[in-house]
Amino acid sequence: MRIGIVCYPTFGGSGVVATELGKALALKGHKVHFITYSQPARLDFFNENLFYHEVYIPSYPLFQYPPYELALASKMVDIVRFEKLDVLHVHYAIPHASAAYMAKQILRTKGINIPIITTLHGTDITLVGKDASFEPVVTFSINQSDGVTAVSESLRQETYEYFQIEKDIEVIPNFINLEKFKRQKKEHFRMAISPNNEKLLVHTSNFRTVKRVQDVIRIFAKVREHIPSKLLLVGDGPERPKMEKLCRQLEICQDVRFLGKMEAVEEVLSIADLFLMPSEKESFGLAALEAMACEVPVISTNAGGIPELNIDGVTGFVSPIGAVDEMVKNALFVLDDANLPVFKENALKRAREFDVDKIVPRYEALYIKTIDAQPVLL
Ligand code: GMT
Repeated sequence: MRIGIVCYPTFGGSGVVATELGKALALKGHKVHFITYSQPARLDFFNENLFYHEVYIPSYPLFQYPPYELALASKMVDIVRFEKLDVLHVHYAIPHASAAYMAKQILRTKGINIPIITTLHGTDITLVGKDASFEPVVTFSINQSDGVTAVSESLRQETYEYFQIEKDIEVIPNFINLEKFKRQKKEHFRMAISPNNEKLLVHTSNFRTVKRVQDVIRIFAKVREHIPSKLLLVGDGPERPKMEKLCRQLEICQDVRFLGKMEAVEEVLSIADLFLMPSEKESFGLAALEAMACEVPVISTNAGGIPELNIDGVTGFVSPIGAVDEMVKNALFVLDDANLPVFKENALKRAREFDVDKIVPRYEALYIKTIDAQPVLL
Protein backbone atom coordinates (compact mmCIF):
# COMPACT_ATOMS: atom_id res chain seq x y z
CA MET A 1 0.00 0.00 0.00
CA ARG A 2 0.98 3.65 -0.40
CA ILE A 3 0.18 5.37 2.86
CA GLY A 4 0.30 9.06 3.78
CA ILE A 5 0.88 9.83 7.47
CA VAL A 6 0.14 13.28 8.84
CA CYS A 7 1.25 14.03 12.40
CA TYR A 8 3.01 16.43 14.74
CA PRO A 9 6.73 15.94 14.32
CA THR A 10 7.55 16.57 17.99
CA PHE A 11 8.49 14.26 20.89
CA GLY A 12 4.80 14.16 21.98
CA GLY A 13 3.03 10.81 22.15
CA SER A 14 0.90 11.18 19.02
CA GLY A 15 3.94 12.07 16.90
CA VAL A 16 5.90 9.16 18.35
CA VAL A 17 3.09 6.67 17.67
CA ALA A 18 2.62 7.98 14.11
CA THR A 19 6.35 7.83 13.37
CA GLU A 20 6.83 4.37 14.85
CA LEU A 21 3.77 3.17 12.91
CA GLY A 22 5.21 4.55 9.67
CA LYS A 23 8.57 2.91 10.35
CA ALA A 24 6.93 -0.44 11.10
CA LEU A 25 4.78 -0.23 7.94
CA ALA A 26 7.83 0.65 5.83
CA LEU A 27 9.65 -2.42 7.18
CA LYS A 28 6.69 -4.50 6.04
CA GLY A 29 7.11 -3.19 2.49
CA HIS A 30 4.51 -0.40 2.38
CA LYS A 31 5.50 2.97 0.90
CA VAL A 32 5.03 5.50 3.70
CA HIS A 33 4.92 9.25 3.07
CA PHE A 34 5.15 11.54 6.12
CA ILE A 35 3.61 14.97 5.66
CA THR A 36 4.54 17.37 8.50
CA TYR A 37 6.08 20.80 9.10
CA SER A 38 9.44 19.36 10.11
CA GLN A 39 11.25 16.04 10.20
CA PRO A 40 9.58 13.85 12.88
CA ALA A 41 11.85 13.45 15.94
CA ARG A 42 11.91 9.67 15.70
CA LEU A 43 12.32 9.47 11.90
CA ASP A 44 15.96 8.70 12.58
CA PHE A 45 16.15 5.79 10.28
CA PHE A 46 16.79 5.21 6.59
CA ASN A 47 14.52 2.89 4.66
CA GLU A 48 13.84 2.85 0.95
CA ASN A 49 10.10 2.85 1.67
CA LEU A 50 10.07 5.99 3.84
CA PHE A 51 9.53 9.47 2.44
CA TYR A 52 9.23 12.84 4.10
CA HIS A 53 7.41 15.87 2.66
CA GLU A 54 7.73 19.16 4.48
CA VAL A 55 4.80 21.55 4.68
CA TYR A 56 6.06 25.02 3.90
CA ILE A 57 4.02 28.10 4.87
CA PRO A 58 4.98 31.24 2.96
CA SER A 59 5.07 34.26 5.25
CA TYR A 60 3.16 37.43 4.48
CA PRO A 61 2.84 40.54 6.69
CA LEU A 62 -0.95 40.14 6.80
CA PHE A 63 -0.71 36.70 8.39
CA GLN A 64 -0.68 37.25 12.12
CA TYR A 65 -1.54 33.54 12.28
CA PRO A 66 0.11 31.60 9.43
CA PRO A 67 -2.59 29.44 7.75
CA TYR A 68 -0.93 26.08 8.42
CA GLU A 69 -4.07 24.06 7.77
CA LEU A 70 -4.33 25.41 4.22
CA ALA A 71 -0.69 24.74 3.44
CA LEU A 72 -1.09 21.24 4.89
CA ALA A 73 -4.24 20.50 2.85
CA SER A 74 -2.51 21.71 -0.32
CA LYS A 75 0.49 19.50 0.43
CA MET A 76 -1.80 16.51 0.99
CA VAL A 77 -3.49 17.13 -2.38
CA ASP A 78 -0.11 17.28 -4.07
CA ILE A 79 1.30 14.13 -2.45
CA VAL A 80 -1.86 12.05 -2.85
CA ARG A 81 -1.97 12.89 -6.57
CA PHE A 82 1.67 12.54 -7.45
CA GLU A 83 2.60 9.63 -5.17
CA LYS A 84 -0.71 7.88 -5.94
CA LEU A 85 -1.48 7.25 -2.27
CA ASP A 86 -4.10 4.65 -1.34
CA VAL A 87 -4.96 6.09 2.08
CA LEU A 88 -4.24 9.13 4.28
CA HIS A 89 -3.85 8.46 8.01
CA VAL A 90 -3.97 11.58 10.17
CA HIS A 91 -2.88 11.55 13.81
CA TYR A 92 -4.41 14.02 16.29
CA ALA A 93 -7.67 15.54 15.07
CA ILE A 94 -6.67 19.21 15.32
CA PRO A 95 -6.06 20.45 12.66
CA HIS A 96 -5.15 17.32 10.73
CA ALA A 97 -8.63 15.82 10.32
CA SER A 98 -10.19 19.02 8.97
CA ALA A 99 -7.20 19.66 6.67
CA ALA A 100 -7.61 16.10 5.37
CA TYR A 101 -11.31 16.69 4.77
CA MET A 102 -10.47 19.76 2.69
CA ALA A 103 -7.83 17.82 0.74
CA LYS A 104 -10.35 15.04 0.10
CA GLN A 105 -12.89 17.47 -1.33
CA ILE A 106 -10.30 19.06 -3.62
CA LEU A 107 -9.10 15.65 -4.80
CA ARG A 108 -12.70 14.68 -5.60
CA THR A 109 -12.84 17.49 -8.14
CA LYS A 110 -9.87 15.81 -9.79
CA GLY A 111 -11.54 12.40 -9.88
CA ILE A 112 -9.60 10.96 -6.91
CA ASN A 113 -11.31 9.44 -3.88
CA ILE A 114 -8.80 9.22 -1.05
CA PRO A 115 -9.94 7.47 2.15
CA ILE A 116 -9.10 9.35 5.36
CA ILE A 117 -8.39 7.62 8.67
CA THR A 118 -8.26 9.77 11.80
CA THR A 119 -6.59 8.55 14.97
CA LEU A 120 -7.66 10.35 18.12
CA HIS A 121 -4.83 10.57 20.64
CA GLY A 122 -6.19 12.30 23.69
CA THR A 123 -6.01 16.01 24.28
CA ASP A 124 -7.44 16.55 20.78
CA ILE A 125 -10.65 15.26 22.43
CA THR A 126 -10.34 15.53 26.20
CA LEU A 127 -8.88 19.04 26.43
CA VAL A 128 -8.52 21.12 23.28
CA GLY A 129 -11.15 19.48 21.09
CA LYS A 130 -13.96 20.02 23.61
CA ASP A 131 -13.33 23.75 23.67
CA ALA A 132 -16.06 25.71 21.89
CA SER A 133 -13.38 27.30 19.69
CA PHE A 134 -12.79 23.93 18.02
CA GLU A 135 -15.69 21.60 18.83
CA PRO A 136 -17.85 22.08 15.67
CA VAL A 137 -14.88 21.51 13.37
CA VAL A 138 -13.64 18.51 15.37
CA THR A 139 -17.10 16.89 15.37
CA PHE A 140 -17.55 17.50 11.65
CA SER A 141 -14.15 16.25 10.60
CA ILE A 142 -14.38 13.08 12.72
CA ASN A 143 -17.77 12.34 11.17
CA GLN A 144 -16.37 12.94 7.70
CA SER A 145 -13.43 10.57 8.21
CA ASP A 146 -13.74 7.19 6.51
CA GLY A 147 -12.21 5.40 9.51
CA VAL A 148 -11.71 6.58 13.08
CA THR A 149 -9.55 5.04 15.79
CA ALA A 150 -8.96 5.92 19.44
CA VAL A 151 -5.97 4.78 21.48
CA SER A 152 -8.04 3.43 24.38
CA GLU A 153 -11.58 2.41 25.27
CA SER A 154 -11.72 5.34 27.67
CA LEU A 155 -10.92 7.81 24.86
CA ARG A 156 -13.50 6.14 22.63
CA GLN A 157 -16.15 6.58 25.34
CA GLU A 158 -15.18 10.19 26.01
CA THR A 159 -15.40 10.97 22.31
CA TYR A 160 -18.97 9.63 22.16
CA GLU A 161 -19.81 11.46 25.37
CA TYR A 162 -18.64 14.92 24.34
CA PHE A 163 -19.22 14.99 20.57
CA GLN A 164 -22.15 14.03 18.35
CA ILE A 165 -20.34 11.21 16.59
CA GLU A 166 -22.09 9.03 14.02
CA LYS A 167 -19.07 6.88 13.19
CA ASP A 168 -17.82 3.61 14.63
CA ILE A 169 -14.63 4.29 16.53
CA GLU A 170 -12.22 1.37 16.66
CA VAL A 171 -9.87 1.09 19.61
CA ILE A 172 -6.29 0.43 18.50
CA PRO A 173 -3.99 0.95 21.48
CA ASN A 174 -0.51 2.41 21.51
CA PHE A 175 2.23 -0.13 20.85
CA ILE A 176 5.90 -0.63 21.64
CA ASN A 177 8.97 -1.81 19.82
CA LEU A 178 10.40 -4.30 22.29
CA GLU A 179 13.69 -4.44 20.40
CA LYS A 180 14.30 -0.77 21.15
CA PHE A 181 12.64 -0.59 24.56
CA LYS A 182 14.31 -3.33 26.57
CA ARG A 183 16.28 -3.21 29.77
CA GLN A 184 19.91 -2.74 28.88
CA LYS A 185 22.93 -3.28 31.13
CA LYS A 186 23.83 0.27 32.23
CA GLU A 187 25.61 -0.41 35.52
CA HIS A 188 28.12 2.46 35.09
CA PHE A 189 25.26 4.89 34.53
CA ARG A 190 23.35 3.58 37.52
CA MET A 191 26.46 3.84 39.70
CA ALA A 192 26.94 7.45 38.62
CA ILE A 193 23.36 8.40 39.48
CA SER A 194 22.87 6.32 42.62
CA PRO A 195 26.35 5.48 43.96
CA ASN A 196 24.97 4.01 47.19
CA ASN A 197 22.40 1.89 45.38
CA GLU A 198 19.59 4.33 46.13
CA LYS A 199 16.27 3.41 44.48
CA LEU A 200 15.70 5.24 41.21
CA LEU A 201 12.34 6.82 40.40
CA VAL A 202 11.70 8.19 36.91
CA HIS A 203 9.13 10.44 35.27
CA THR A 204 9.03 11.44 31.61
CA SER A 205 6.62 13.97 30.15
CA ASN A 206 6.18 17.27 28.36
CA PHE A 207 5.83 19.10 31.70
CA ARG A 208 2.35 20.40 31.00
CA THR A 209 -0.16 20.98 33.81
CA VAL A 210 -2.15 17.81 32.96
CA LYS A 211 0.90 15.75 33.89
CA ARG A 212 0.83 16.99 37.51
CA VAL A 213 4.62 16.95 37.81
CA GLN A 214 4.18 18.59 41.24
CA ASP A 215 2.72 15.25 42.42
CA VAL A 216 5.78 13.43 41.07
CA ILE A 217 7.99 15.66 43.20
CA ARG A 218 5.80 15.41 46.29
CA ILE A 219 5.58 11.62 46.00
CA PHE A 220 9.34 11.43 45.64
CA ALA A 221 9.98 13.74 48.60
CA LYS A 222 7.94 11.44 50.86
CA VAL A 223 9.36 8.18 49.47
CA ARG A 224 12.83 9.59 50.10
CA GLU A 225 11.98 10.03 53.78
CA HIS A 226 11.60 6.23 54.02
CA ILE A 227 14.14 4.81 51.56
CA PRO A 228 17.28 6.36 50.08
CA SER A 229 16.27 7.28 46.55
CA LYS A 230 16.87 9.56 43.57
CA LEU A 231 14.51 11.07 41.02
CA LEU A 232 15.21 11.48 37.32
CA LEU A 233 12.94 13.79 35.32
CA VAL A 234 13.06 13.46 31.55
CA GLY A 235 11.45 16.02 29.23
CA ASP A 236 10.78 19.69 29.32
CA GLY A 237 7.86 22.08 29.11
CA PRO A 238 6.06 25.04 30.64
CA GLU A 239 5.86 23.66 34.20
CA ARG A 240 9.58 23.02 34.57
CA PRO A 241 10.59 26.33 36.24
CA LYS A 242 7.86 25.87 38.89
CA MET A 243 9.00 22.29 39.48
CA GLU A 244 12.60 23.38 39.99
CA LYS A 245 11.36 25.91 42.53
CA LEU A 246 9.33 23.23 44.32
CA CYS A 247 12.43 21.01 44.62
CA ARG A 248 14.29 23.94 46.18
CA GLN A 249 11.46 24.58 48.66
CA LEU A 250 11.37 20.91 49.64
CA GLU A 251 15.19 20.89 49.87
CA ILE A 252 15.54 17.79 47.73
CA CYS A 253 17.56 19.23 44.82
CA GLN A 254 20.60 17.06 45.58
CA ASP A 255 18.51 13.97 44.81
CA VAL A 256 16.63 15.23 41.75
CA ARG A 257 18.05 15.49 38.23
CA PHE A 258 16.24 17.34 35.44
CA LEU A 259 17.59 15.67 32.30
CA GLY A 260 15.61 17.68 29.71
CA LYS A 261 14.45 16.28 26.38
CA MET A 262 16.20 13.04 25.49
CA GLU A 263 16.03 10.74 22.51
CA ALA A 264 17.36 7.60 24.20
CA VAL A 265 14.75 7.46 26.98
CA GLU A 266 15.24 3.68 27.14
CA GLU A 267 18.72 4.22 28.58
CA VAL A 268 17.29 6.08 31.57
CA LEU A 269 14.45 3.58 31.95
CA SER A 270 17.01 0.77 31.95
CA ILE A 271 18.32 1.87 35.34
CA ALA A 272 14.94 2.76 36.88
CA ASP A 273 13.09 0.97 39.68
CA LEU A 274 9.78 2.82 39.47
CA PHE A 275 7.94 5.03 36.99
CA LEU A 276 5.58 7.78 38.19
CA MET A 277 2.61 8.94 36.09
CA PRO A 278 0.25 11.02 38.27
CA SER A 279 -1.51 12.59 35.24
CA GLU A 280 -4.85 14.33 35.42
CA LYS A 281 -5.59 13.28 31.84
CA GLU A 282 -3.97 10.48 29.90
CA SER A 283 -5.75 8.75 27.06
CA PHE A 284 -3.32 5.81 27.05
CA GLY A 285 0.02 6.60 28.69
CA LEU A 286 2.65 5.65 26.12
CA ALA A 287 5.42 6.80 28.48
CA ALA A 288 4.27 4.20 31.04
CA LEU A 289 4.27 1.48 28.37
CA GLU A 290 7.86 2.42 27.46
CA ALA A 291 8.80 2.09 31.13
CA MET A 292 7.04 -1.26 31.49
CA ALA A 293 8.86 -2.61 28.42
CA CYS A 294 12.09 -1.78 30.29
CA GLU A 295 10.82 -3.77 33.30
CA VAL A 296 9.82 -0.73 35.33
CA PRO A 297 6.60 -0.94 37.38
CA VAL A 298 4.27 2.06 37.35
CA ILE A 299 2.59 4.14 40.05
CA SER A 300 -0.12 6.11 38.30
CA THR A 301 -3.51 7.70 38.57
CA ASN A 302 -6.64 6.07 37.21
CA ALA A 303 -7.08 8.88 34.66
CA GLY A 304 -8.43 8.07 31.19
CA GLY A 305 -6.98 4.94 29.63
CA ILE A 306 -4.16 4.34 32.13
CA PRO A 307 -5.97 1.49 33.95
CA GLU A 308 -6.28 -0.30 30.58
CA LEU A 309 -2.48 -0.53 30.64
CA ASN A 310 -1.30 -0.44 34.25
CA ILE A 311 -3.00 -3.28 36.12
CA ASP A 312 -3.64 -2.36 39.75
CA GLY A 313 -1.64 -4.55 42.12
CA VAL A 314 0.04 -6.42 39.24
CA THR A 315 2.19 -4.09 37.12
CA GLY A 316 2.10 -1.31 39.73
CA PHE A 317 -0.83 0.55 41.26
CA VAL A 318 -3.46 3.08 40.15
CA SER A 319 -4.91 5.76 42.45
CA PRO A 320 -7.31 8.68 42.19
CA ILE A 321 -5.93 11.91 40.75
CA GLY A 322 -4.05 13.88 43.41
CA ALA A 323 -3.96 11.01 45.96
CA VAL A 324 -0.30 11.63 46.77
CA ASP A 325 -0.27 9.76 50.11
CA GLU A 326 -1.82 6.66 48.58
CA MET A 327 0.71 6.77 45.75
CA VAL A 328 3.54 7.08 48.30
CA LYS A 329 2.25 4.03 50.18
CA ASN A 330 2.01 2.05 46.94
CA ALA A 331 5.44 3.20 45.78
CA LEU A 332 7.01 1.99 49.03
CA PHE A 333 5.27 -1.37 48.66
CA VAL A 334 6.53 -1.85 45.09
CA LEU A 335 10.06 -0.70 45.98
CA ASP A 336 10.32 -3.23 48.80
CA ASP A 337 13.04 -5.69 47.76
CA ALA A 338 10.68 -8.59 48.42
CA ASN A 339 8.12 -7.23 45.91
CA LEU A 340 10.11 -5.38 43.26
CA PRO A 341 11.24 -8.41 41.14
CA VAL A 342 7.63 -9.64 40.77
CA PHE A 343 6.32 -6.21 39.73
CA LYS A 344 9.19 -5.83 37.24
CA GLU A 345 8.43 -9.18 35.64
CA ASN A 346 4.70 -8.41 35.48
CA ALA A 347 5.38 -5.02 33.88
CA LEU A 348 7.38 -6.61 31.08
CA LYS A 349 4.80 -9.35 30.59
CA ARG A 350 2.05 -6.75 30.22
CA ALA A 351 4.13 -4.61 27.83
CA ARG A 352 4.52 -7.64 25.55
CA GLU A 353 0.77 -7.54 24.93
CA PHE A 354 1.30 -4.21 23.15
CA ASP A 355 4.12 -5.45 20.92
CA VAL A 356 4.32 -3.55 17.62
CA ASP A 357 3.94 -6.84 15.73
CA LYS A 358 0.55 -7.42 17.37
CA ILE A 359 -0.87 -3.91 16.91
CA VAL A 360 0.36 -2.74 13.47
CA PRO A 361 -1.58 -5.48 11.59
CA ARG A 362 -4.74 -3.96 13.06
CA TYR A 363 -4.01 -0.66 11.32
CA GLU A 364 -3.21 -2.53 8.07
CA ALA A 365 -6.53 -4.37 8.31
CA LEU A 366 -8.35 -1.08 8.84
CA TYR A 367 -6.62 0.49 5.83
CA ILE A 368 -7.69 -2.44 3.61
CA LYS A 369 -11.26 -2.39 4.94
CA THR A 370 -11.54 1.37 4.42
CA ILE A 371 -10.01 1.35 0.94
CA ASP A 372 -12.30 -1.51 -0.11
CA ALA A 373 -15.36 0.34 1.18
CA GLN A 374 -14.71 3.44 -0.96
CA PRO A 375 -17.21 4.05 -3.76
CA VAL A 376 -15.65 4.45 -7.20
CA LEU A 377 -15.98 8.03 -8.49
CA LEU A 378 -17.76 8.23 -11.82
O1 GMT B 1 0.89 13.37 26.50
C1 GMT B 1 0.80 14.38 25.82
O2 GMT B 1 0.42 15.45 26.22
C2 GMT B 1 1.17 14.27 24.36
C3 GMT B 1 0.02 13.69 23.62
C4 GMT B 1 0.18 13.81 22.15
O3 GMT B 1 -0.82 13.69 21.49
O4 GMT B 1 1.23 14.05 21.61
O5 GMT B 1 -0.13 12.32 24.06
C5 GMT B 1 -1.37 11.70 23.90
O6 GMT B 1 -1.19 10.70 22.92
C6 GMT B 1 -0.37 9.59 23.32
C7 GMT B 1 -0.22 8.66 22.13
O7 GMT B 1 -1.44 8.15 21.70
C8 GMT B 1 -0.98 8.91 24.55
O8 GMT B 1 -0.21 7.80 24.94
C9 GMT B 1 -1.07 9.93 25.68
O9 GMT B 1 -1.70 9.33 26.79
C10 GMT B 1 -1.86 11.14 25.23
N1 GMT B 1 -1.79 12.18 26.26
C11 GMT B 1 -2.89 12.62 26.91
O10 GMT B 1 -4.01 12.15 26.75
C12 GMT B 1 -2.65 13.71 27.90
